[in-house]
This record gives sequence, structure tokens and C-alpha cells, in this order.
Amino acid sequence: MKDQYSDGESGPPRSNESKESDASGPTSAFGRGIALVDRARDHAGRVAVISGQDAFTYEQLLEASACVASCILDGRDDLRETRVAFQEPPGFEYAAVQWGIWRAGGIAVPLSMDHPAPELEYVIDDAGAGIVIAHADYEERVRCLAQRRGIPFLLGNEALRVNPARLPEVNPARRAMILYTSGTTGRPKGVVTTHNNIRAQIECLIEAWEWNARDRILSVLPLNHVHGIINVLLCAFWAGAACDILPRFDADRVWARIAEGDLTLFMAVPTIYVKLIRAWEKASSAACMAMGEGCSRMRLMVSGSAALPVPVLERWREITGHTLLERYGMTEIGMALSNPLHGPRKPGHVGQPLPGVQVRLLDESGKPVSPGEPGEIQVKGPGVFREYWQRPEATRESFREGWFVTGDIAVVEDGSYRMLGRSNTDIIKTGGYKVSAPEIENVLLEHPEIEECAVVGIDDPEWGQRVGAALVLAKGASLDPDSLRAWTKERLAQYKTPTRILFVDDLPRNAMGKVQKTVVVALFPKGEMTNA
Ligand code: MCA
Ligand code: AMP
Repeated sequence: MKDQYSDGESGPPRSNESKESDASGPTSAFGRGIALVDRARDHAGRVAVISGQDAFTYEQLLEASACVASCILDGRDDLRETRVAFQEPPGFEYAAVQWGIWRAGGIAVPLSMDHPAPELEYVIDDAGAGIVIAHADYEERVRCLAQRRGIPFLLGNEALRVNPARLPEVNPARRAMILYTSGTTGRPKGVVTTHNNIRAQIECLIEAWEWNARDRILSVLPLNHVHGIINVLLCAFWAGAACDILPRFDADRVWARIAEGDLTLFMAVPTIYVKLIRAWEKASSAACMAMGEGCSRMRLMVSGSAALPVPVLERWREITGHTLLERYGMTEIGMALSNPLHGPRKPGHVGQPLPGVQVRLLDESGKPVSPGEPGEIQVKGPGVFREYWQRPEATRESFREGWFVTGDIAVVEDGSYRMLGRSNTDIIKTGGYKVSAPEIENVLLEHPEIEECAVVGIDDPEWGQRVGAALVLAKGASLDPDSLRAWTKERLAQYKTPTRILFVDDLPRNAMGKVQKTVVVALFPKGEMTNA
């Protein structure tokens, strides 16, 4: 029997997708096929997840995810790539639901814990979710979104208690996950990865950073993005390691946990290191001693998702003795470049291609750059995503000759890549989140008092960039920044809400009438939060 879902209908460039033999077959009690899940049987008795005072073994994760899968299947033999949107706080239930969706043959669509209703609705609708699952704490918010659309709604904790049934065999070439990422135009796009893509993204990090079953990592990142899902949670699960999951980042809790002295790995975005440094500087010398002791027991601390400022790397080294390993990645490709685990890590650089990842730099005419010249990063490899969900044209446009075009500019110096920025200034990186200036502008323009606006990224020592908005108000209108922020937070995620607001009479435009964003950036007074 052929698994018709192993080879998608909408055909993106497929050089990145290894063609595996057809793995479908009769359903079995265990439903094999997903390597990550199958491997868990080899370390069944080891701890997989620590959540507060509770620890859960791989055996418990297998059992719980089989229950979730059976609940979602509800008598069907296979979900056949039904999209299952789920809102679960980071923890054991999150992991059980993610694996349950996969084991039922579905596509996992994790929802942000922090998004307001309009953003959640956009993801549910764009992904065409056929089932919605939520943690009991979020039932009130999410159930009505599902009901309004006639989509079946399930509670995570109830799904965990269903009797396990037979599960399908899942071909690893099938779609596994859709993560939403902002682009240069329009609303966020769904990045589709297959089980094979996910496996490749995990395996290159397992090899490069020497993950092993004795590792114990602290998870502090949101679990609807690659950094938290792949680099932290799923690498730990592949290795048979333990993942200690905090529901969200909190500097004091992170330091307290590090001070316990049993963690071996930590991975975060630069803003988190800035916040941890600040908390260290406020702590007593006895606390700093314990925190430093905990750090010295770790074997690796990694930074990524945004440029790590060299002063942050240096300060972190002073207080912990660790030279942060900086690496570069993207939702569409997983990780591509990394400083070495062994050997010198160059501050301000992101290292060399990871195992199995091909990277090239091209100039504006599409030719490989000469050594030492800047160029756009293009990436090829088995971890590169399959497609943008239901956007065949956007998928086609993002590849050249089978290479994914990242939009990031870099240069190679002494064999190590250094990031120089992006080719498009409409992408802002704030706190490690990628946000689209036009997406925010479109929302601001819905405000009755706003006539015109320009959203830009303003360099910031804590957030990397802050979202800044220059606003031209309608004639005779007035608007106070606090009420505008409250209005925006109802429509957009907190990190997309402008924290620097400037009222102007006109926006600077070029001869063609296009807003000059670099001139807008220069209008913002340095170091002030708002200029109302
Ligand atoms: C929150 N605040 C902000 C921002 N976010 N202010 C300016 N800019 C922001 N971006 C403000 C809030 O309005 C609030 O202020 C106060 O900060 C606390 O908000 P809260 O949400 O509690 O902040 P936090 O929990 O401290 O969040 C900081 C964080 C978070 C932990 C750094 O931003 C985060 O988790 N970032 C990681 C994102 C991530 O995982 N990216 C990876 C994408 P007030 O109290 O005044 O309202 S994947 C990727 O990039 C690729 C694949 C890769 O390479 O990894
Ligand atoms: P995302 O779409 O959220 O996956 O963000 C990916 C983007 O984050 C990349 O295209 C880069 O612009 C940026 N990025 C990731 N890691 C780094 C890094 N180490 N240095 C600079 N930029 C980075």
C-alpha cells in the first residue's frame, strides 16, 4: 500500500528531501516510522522531561503520546496529515501532545502561549487546522476559537487519559510540523518540515555539539519556534538526555536552577544572556559563587537567533568562564553555521557549516563571491524545509537552483562566517523573534487616528532591536502612546508591539514616494523609550 502523503501535491524544489522507500504498512500497536519516537524505546527508563518537581521517563512519554494519538484518531486509522493546532505551555504535556500528533499521522502546529486571539486565529485558519488541542489553563481562550470554526476541540490532560489503540506506521517523508515565521511581505508564512527534515536538523547538532544521554538541558525558550523545539527539546529527546523545562524564561529561576549544579547544557537568545548578566550583577556574592559553580559544571552554553554583541560574550566569559558558542540558523533551514565545540570560538562570528549542511555566498548578480567579499547566504541540505504551507509561489521564489535563499548577508574571514545583516530592512529581530515591519504597519493603519506610519528596527542593547513606529496622525487627532500600545497588544503579539513611538508631521520619502526607512530610523532620539 502506498502512503499517498509521502510525496506532496504542491511541488517545491525537492533537492532537500531525501526520497525514502515507502515505509507505510499495516498499522501496528506501536506505530513505528518516526525515528525520534522509535529511538525513545532504547532509553525507556531514562528521564526525558523534568517539569517543576515532576520527572517523566521516556517510557511515560511513549505511553502518554500513544494515549494522545489514540484520542486524536478517535477510531480513524491515520490522521493523514491533518493539521493539529495545539496550545500547551512548555512541559511534559506539550511533549506528549507533540508526539501524539505525530504518532497519529498528523502535522503539529504549535501555537504561541503569548499571542492574542487574532494571531491565534490567523494560524488556525491559515494552517487549516482540523483539530485544536489546549491545556486546561487555556481552554477558555482556545475552545471558543475552535467552536466558532466548527473544529473539534480536545483538552490535553483528557487526551492523556484515553486508552491506547493501534497506531499507524508513519512514512518519515511526510509533513510533520508547521511553524509560523514572519517574512518581508504580508502575514507570517507556515514553514513545513517533514520528519526527515526534522531528523536532519537534529542529527547535525547531535554530531557537532556531541549530545549524549548524560546531558541535562534547561529549556527556557518558547516551544513554537525552531530554537526551543529542535535545538533544545528534540535534540535532548534524540540523545536520550533529560530536558528540564521551565514554563517561561525568568532570570532568577534560571540562575537558581543553574546553581543546583546538575545541568550540562544551556541555549538561549542574546537578550536572555543580557537579562541573566543583569540579574547576576544584582545578586549577592554568595549567590554569584553558587551560580558560577553551576556554570563551571556545564559543558556548553550556546547563543543564537540573533547577533550576539561582543561585549555580551565578553561579560559572560568574565562572570561564568564560558565562551558562548554562537551559531546561525533560520526557521526554514534549522541550524547552518556554528562555531566549533572544540577549538577557538571567534567573537562576532558564527563559524563554519554544520555537518551535512552546504552553504554558499552569492553576490548581487548571482555569482559566488571572491574570498573576503560579502554575499548572500544560500543553504542546501536534508534539513531544509519542504515548502511554505499552501504558498507554492513563495516556495519557488525562495529557492535558486535548489538552494534556499536566506536574505542574510555574511562574509568569510579566516575561514569563519561573520554576519553583516539582512538584504531587507523590513525584517526586525527583537528579543530573538523575527517580526515583519509591513505586518505591524498594516495593523497600525487600522487605527482610526493614524493616517500614515513607518515601522523600523531601532538598535537596542537589550533586545537587539526594538520595534519603532513613526506615526502621522489624522488631522486634529491625538493619541497617547500607552493607549496605542494597549490597542496594539489586543491585535499583535507583545514583542511586535512598538515600544518606541514617534509622532511626525510627514514621513521621509524618496522621489518615487517610497518611505526611506533608514531616514526614519535616524529620526528616533537615541536611548529614549518614546517621544510622545
Ligand atoms: C517583551 N517586552 C519587550 C519585548 N518583548 N520590549 C521590547 N522589545 C521586545 N521584543 C517587554 C514587555 O512589553 C514587558 O514590558 C516586558 O518586556 C516583559 O515582557 P515578557 O514577555 O515577560 O518578556 P520576557 O519573558 O522577559 O521575554 C524576553 C525573552 C523573550 C525571554 C527574551 O523575548 C523570548 O523568549 N525570546 C526568544 C524568542 C525565540 O525563541 N526566538 C527563536 C526564533 P511591560 O511589563 O512594560 O509590558 S527561531 C530562530 O530565530 C532561528 C531558527 C534561530 O537561529 O534560532
Ligand atoms: P527566524 O526566522 O526566526 O528563524 O530567524 C532567522 C534569522 O535570525 C536569520 O535569518 C538571521 O537573520 C537571524 N539569526 C539567527 N542566528 C543569528 C546569529 N547568530 N547572528 C545574526 N543573526 C542571526
